[in-house]
Formats: sequence, structure tokens, C-alpha cells
Amino acid sequence: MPSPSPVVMADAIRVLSMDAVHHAKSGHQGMPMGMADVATVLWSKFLKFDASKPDWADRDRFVLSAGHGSMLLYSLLHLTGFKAVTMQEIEHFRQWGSKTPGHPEYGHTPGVETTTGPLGQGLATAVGMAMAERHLAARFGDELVDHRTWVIAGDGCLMEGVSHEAISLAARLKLNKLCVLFDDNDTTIDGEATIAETGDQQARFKAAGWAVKQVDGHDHAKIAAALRWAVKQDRPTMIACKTLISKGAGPKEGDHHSHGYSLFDKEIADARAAMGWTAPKFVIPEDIGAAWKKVGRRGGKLRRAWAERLKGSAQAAEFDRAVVKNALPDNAFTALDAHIAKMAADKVANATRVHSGAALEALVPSIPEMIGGSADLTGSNNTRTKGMTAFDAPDYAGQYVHYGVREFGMAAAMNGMALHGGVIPYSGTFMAFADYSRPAIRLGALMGIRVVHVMTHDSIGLGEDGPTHQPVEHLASLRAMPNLNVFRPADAVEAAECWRLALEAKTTPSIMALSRQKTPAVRFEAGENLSAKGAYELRAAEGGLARATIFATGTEVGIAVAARDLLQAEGVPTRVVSVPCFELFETQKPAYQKAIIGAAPVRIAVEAAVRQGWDRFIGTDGLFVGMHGFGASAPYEELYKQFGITAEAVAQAVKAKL
Ligand SMILES: Cc1ncc(C[n+]2csc(CCOP(=O)(O)OP(=O)(O)O)c2C)c(N)n1
Ligand SMILES: [Mg+2]
Repeated sequence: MPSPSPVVMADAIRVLSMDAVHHAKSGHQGMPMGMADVATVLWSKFLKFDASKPDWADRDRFVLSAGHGSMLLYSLLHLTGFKAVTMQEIEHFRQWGSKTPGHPEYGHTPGVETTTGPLGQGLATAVGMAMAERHLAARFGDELVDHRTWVIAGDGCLMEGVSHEAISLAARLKLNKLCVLFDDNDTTIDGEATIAETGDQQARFKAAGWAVKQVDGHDHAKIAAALRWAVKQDRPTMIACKTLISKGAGPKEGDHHSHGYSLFDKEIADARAAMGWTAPKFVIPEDIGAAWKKVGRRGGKLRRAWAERLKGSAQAAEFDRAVVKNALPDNAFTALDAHIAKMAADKVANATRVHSGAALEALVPSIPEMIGGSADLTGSNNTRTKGMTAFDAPDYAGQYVHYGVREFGMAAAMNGMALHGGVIPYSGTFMAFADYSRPAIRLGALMGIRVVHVMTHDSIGLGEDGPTHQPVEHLASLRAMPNLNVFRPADAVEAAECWRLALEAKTTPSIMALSRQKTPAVRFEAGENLSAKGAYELRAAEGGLARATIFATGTEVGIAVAARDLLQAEGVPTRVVSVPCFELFETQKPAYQKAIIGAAPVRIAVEAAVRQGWDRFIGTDGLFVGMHGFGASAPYEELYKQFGITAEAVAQAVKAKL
């Protein structure tokens, strides 16, 4: 049996994509049909993978940044023999419970390296994967780590602002094993791309420092030549693949109306006829299927040789722990525990960002896979520990990334690193700019990966920089996000406890909300990690049943304790509950939750932010001392006074209610 031509193999992708989308009556066949040729050349000749081992640590990473073209990826996974993606799954494209959801979802479908769909973000995530690869190659050597990251991005991805951040960061870091295949089809949903974009994408990449080439995206020989060129470059590469959207779909070829579900029965029949494709719907002719399965086995030999090298390596155990299992070292928290004990004894008042920095001093040397960074606010975020050197070309062994002023690109790159595995990324910016990184925080939460976002300057307490920089609604909006732990520690002990929880949360990203201003120590005992409960009684009521419970987080816990002292002095038994993490509180047993919320007649929360979310603790008739609008520029002591967030105000409110 002669093996089928590469064009026929690409036609298999086209037909599957047309059929699956038509069957689902939704989805996108335009992009998969247009990029079928490029993907066929990449997967059959260049991509290093073994379909039987989707988790092989040294595989190339393939990122479909233009996630709407999910049928391209599902076709490839099915055809090359990824077990999970059966023809039945293709038939159930976009249906409940299928392995083939509308957009590719990490963790849901083996072979999907990252969740994509929000345009531009796949590209930015891929930058992080390429960074992790370089770092691990520096750490473990290229006998164990030597793979590439390939991205398919469309016009939409490159219009998105985050592409700028990703492109410039990748160029600065000289990530030469990153290759972007631009689906240069000159169309988006609304029409020709020129209705909204007249820039020169190739020139843009070149200006940033990439090596750039253009190729006919339907000419297999030229595509292969371009890919051969790409792997030889000393910088990241972009190949502008000139394609026609819906290539093969007769009159719909090149027509922006064919971006999504739009082909009529007759058009599909005509397209099949033109390709000479006679097999029925959801049937792949044997020879074509066999040729594709061979592609899926192509990397097997390489993988087995790699596994042998790993077995013989002196670093096998460490590689297995950090990269394969993503497990923490046995002694990960020994130094942190000692630090907590010291902090509990020393009772030092300081900014929680400083306490976080001190916790990192205990953690980073103990957990070599931690990769820190900041979006140009290192000194403010306290994210760089003493021994850390910069992550940079040519050796990439450094553990500290200068992300530049690129909050979204940074958060997406961290996602990519965590997805790659073998590194634990954390990095910082000001909390007000969580809005800039929010789309990546969200994808990380959706994907269930371990990433730590250090967000300092977490309230009006940052003072003079004023309302542009003062988060007010951010805590509430971040707490609204599923599968995201928002930590707001009160002092050094809580800061260290929260760091431990963030590092132990393998399937949940974390926010560390940290203050610029000093705040008193409130925890004087080491031992049980009380922050793990999300909320706990920090001070009990004395002299009778509690008449009031004050709930607080972060820098306002000190205010709550001072308010309790005032109330106790006036004979009002008052308890204080510290709430470092709403989300972990929700995971506690109902009896514990009930006990913590308690039965005091007055419940009051104090947090220098909006009230939203606090009714869970204080009830709809509870009292709230916090922010009701934007902040202002002034020294922080003045701001707390002006906005009425003081111990006196809390005590006064309690007394008025009693
Ligand atoms: C951030 C974001 N905005 C909007 C969309 C909706 N959307 C999906 S595909 C698309 C058009 C993108 O054009 P292009 O990337 O050129 O894809 P093509 O039509 O060529 O397949 C849009 C606007 C999205 N998925 N993500
Ligand atoms: Mg396009």
C-alpha cells in the first residue's frame, strides 16, 4: 500500500473538522482547514512527541493559541492516536461530558497543553513554557531537557495587546526554541483583517528581535523548509504562513464568513468531492489512518532513549520529584517552620510585604524549583531573595525573572511555566494592577495550576500614590473567581503560613495580598497553621459571652485587636476573628464555620476595601467598616482616619448597635 501524500493527510484534518462542526452545528472549521497543511508538516516531521505518552517530560509543547480552531488539535490528537480522543469523542465535539469541548481545555483532554480560546493568551503562555524549558535545561542538562515550544496564532492573537508583551519578553530572553506559526489568512470574524489592522506583523516581530520568515502555508515543501530554518535560529522565530481560511471548501475558501459553523451540506459534499474524499462521515480510510498513527509513534524511540538517559542520570531522583511528579522536597518547610517560630517570639511590626519577603528567604533556598519575579517592582514587592540571580540568556540558571512592565504577559508566562512543570512560578506587582493580569489569573484558576501572584500595596494603606494605585474592589473581585485562593495575611506568622498553603495548593493558584505599610504582630504562637482554616479565632472574648465579633483581614486585624481592647476595657466581651482566606474557610466543616461566625449579637467586619462578600460572615444586618468608594492621595495614617477605618470607629459602631 503506497503511503498517502501529505496533502491527503492534511485533508483528513479538513474533513474531520468540517464534519465535526457540521454535526455539532457550532464551532469553527475555517482555521483548522486553513492551517491543516502547516500542522501536518509540523506534526509529521518536526514536533517531538509520543502519542502513547502525552505526559513525557521532554516532549515538545504545541500550543493552539487560536483556540477556536480546536478541531485542528482534536483531529491531530485523534489521528496520531492519543487514546483519549476517540472518533466517538470527535462525534461528540462540544457536547456534555466529551473530551472535545468547544475550546481546548488543559487537564480535560490529554495532549492539550494549555487551555486556549481567549485570543493572544496562548502565545503568552507558550513564552512561559519556553522559559521553563530553558531553565530546566540549565538545571538538569540538555540530555534530559531539550525540547521546543510551537505556537499557532492567528490575526486575533496578534491584535491582542498581550501579544506585544509576550513577543517583546520572548525576544529579550532570546527564547530561540520558541516558534510562532502565524495563520496569516488576513481575515477575522467581521471581515478582512484590514478593516481593523493595517500593521505589518512581520516587521513588528522583527523590530522586537525575532527571526521572521514568510511562507505559502499550503506548500508542504516550503513549510518544511521554513521549519528547518526555524530550528537553526538563535532567537525566537515567527513564520507568517499565508493561508486561506477554510482551504478546500470551494467558494467559501478565503471568505471570512466561513470562520465558524457555516458550510451547507452541498458545500461539504463538493469539498469532499474536490479532495477525492469518498469515505463516509467520521471514517478515516485505513491507509490514511495508518500513516497518521505512524506519525504518533514517531517519537517513541526518542522517548525510550530519553528514559534510558534519565535512568542512568545521577539526577534521576531529583528530576522525578521536581519535574515528573511536581512534588515538593521533603524538607521544603523546615526553614520556614523555624522562621515562623522566631516571628511568633519576636512579635515584629512590619509591612506584610516585608514579612512575605522574609518567608521567601526561608523558602527559595529550600525549594530550588521556585522561580520568582516582578513586573518592574522588585524592591516594592519583596520578591527577590538574597541569593537569587537573574534568569537570562545564555545560561538561564537564574531563578529571578525581570518581567518588565508586563503584568498580563507575566501572569500568562507563569501559567505556562506551571503547565510545563518542574518549576513553581511566583511574581509580583501592585494589587491595583491585578486587573491587568486578571485574564491570566482566571485561566490559571480554570486550569487548576500552582501559580502565586504576589500583590503588594493592597489598600489605601499605600498612601500617597493615591486612588489610581489603591485597590478597593480588587479583593472582592478576586474572591469572586472560582478556584483561586486569595490570601491576606495579618502579620509575619500568617504571611509564612499563607506561603506554605500557596505552595501546597497544587491545583489552585493563589493571590498574596500584602501591605506597603507597617502593621503590628498579632500571632504569638507557632505550631498549628491556623491560616489553613481560612478564618480562626485570634482573640477570645473575656469576662462573659461575646457581645461582639470583629472579623478582619491583613492590616485591619491590628485595628480589630485594638478595637477589641477598647471594648473589653469598657466591659464589652469581644472576640476577634482573623480571616486570611475566605476560600479555605468555605472548605471547613459546617460546625467549625458556625462556631467561628459565632452567636455574638453584634458582628462587624473591618477591611480597607468594599463590603461585597462580607455578608457571609456578618450577615445582611452586620456592620462593616471599610471603603465605600475610591481612596485618595495622602499619608496612610491620615487616610485611615479620613475614611473612618480606625479602632475607635469600630468600637463606636459596636457600642451604637448594642
Ligand atoms: C480575547 C478574545 N476576544 C474575542 C474572541 C472571539 N473570537 C474568536 S475567534 C475571533 C476572530 C479571530 O480572528 P483570527 O484569529 O484571525 O481567526 P480566523 O478567523 O482567521 O480563524 C474572535 C474575535 C476570543 N476568542 N478571544
Ligand atoms: Mg485570521
